[in-house]
Amino acid sequence: MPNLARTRASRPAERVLNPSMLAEVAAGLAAPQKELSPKYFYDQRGSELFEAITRLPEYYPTRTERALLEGWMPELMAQLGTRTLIELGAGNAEKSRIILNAMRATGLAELYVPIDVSATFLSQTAARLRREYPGLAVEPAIADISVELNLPHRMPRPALFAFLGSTIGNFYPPAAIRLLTRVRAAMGPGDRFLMGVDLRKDIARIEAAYNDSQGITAEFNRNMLLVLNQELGADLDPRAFEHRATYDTVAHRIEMHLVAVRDQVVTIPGMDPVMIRQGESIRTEISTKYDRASVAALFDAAELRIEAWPTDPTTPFGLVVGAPA
Ligand code: AVJ
Repeated sequence: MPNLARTRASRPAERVLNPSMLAEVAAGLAAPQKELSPKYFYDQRGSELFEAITRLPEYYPTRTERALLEGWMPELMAQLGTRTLIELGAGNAEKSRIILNAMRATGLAELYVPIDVSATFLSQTAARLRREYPGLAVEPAIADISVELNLPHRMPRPALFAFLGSTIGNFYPPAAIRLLTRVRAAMGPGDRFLMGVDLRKDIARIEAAYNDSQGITAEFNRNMLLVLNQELGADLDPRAFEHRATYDTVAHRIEMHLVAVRDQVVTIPGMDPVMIRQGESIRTEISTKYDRASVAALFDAAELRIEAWPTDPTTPFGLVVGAPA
């Protein structure tokens, strides 16, 4: 893996994805339905494009979840007396602030543990939050949450584990259960789990959210090819792929694909050349939509129980509060 070594040397400890990335990409591109993990969307530009997506008129999840958090967190934090917030996939700290503000109002906020794969991103966020919340300890954890949580040894309890943005929807059911099981294993009896889930609704509305009229989602999707070029020295041509996002009514999920517009051979150092035929696609993301029963099934499998379920009646989106079963 000569190229991997070069990438790691030039960007020391910046990301924890690299060591496993080549093997994962090789396996994904060798599968009958070619597949790449959505975690490869989020380099600097990918994160900026996602931010732009969250502001699109068609993309309802972010603003709906924010409104739910604003409405529910003050009461929930007062009720739980949460002293530690652990956030899986910290994103931009905007939603974290809603929770941290509610914790601060109770006078109990002690520790914030943002978990993310990007060390650079984490140290920036941590520095900013320490300034904004004097008295709050911020201990970022660098981890790929699909593999581990890498939590600090000492955390004041009760703690709240937050997994927002409906990111759970990106995981196939077995991986989703493994992730929730990992969270459950880290929870003490008084701890709680807060998860944002996008709910099933009118298909046209869901499809519009992933096929925006400005083409930002298409650009976000194609950006993954540039991430592979950057990280692995691949020679993917973003102009050779089209964005496609369609709802699967059986699996209840949006699937995003990159569809080849012509036959092509892709070269990635360290692996066999990959032939891609015109019309063939690479699946880059699933975004599963839930209802109460499907969340309950996930929770059951992870030995969690639904304690509360505030939803938005106009735009179905759920904030699920889970407790150890
Ligand atoms: C942040 C992963 C939940 O699935 O809706 C947005 C990512 N992909 N538009 C989602 C995304 C395309 C988003 N998640």
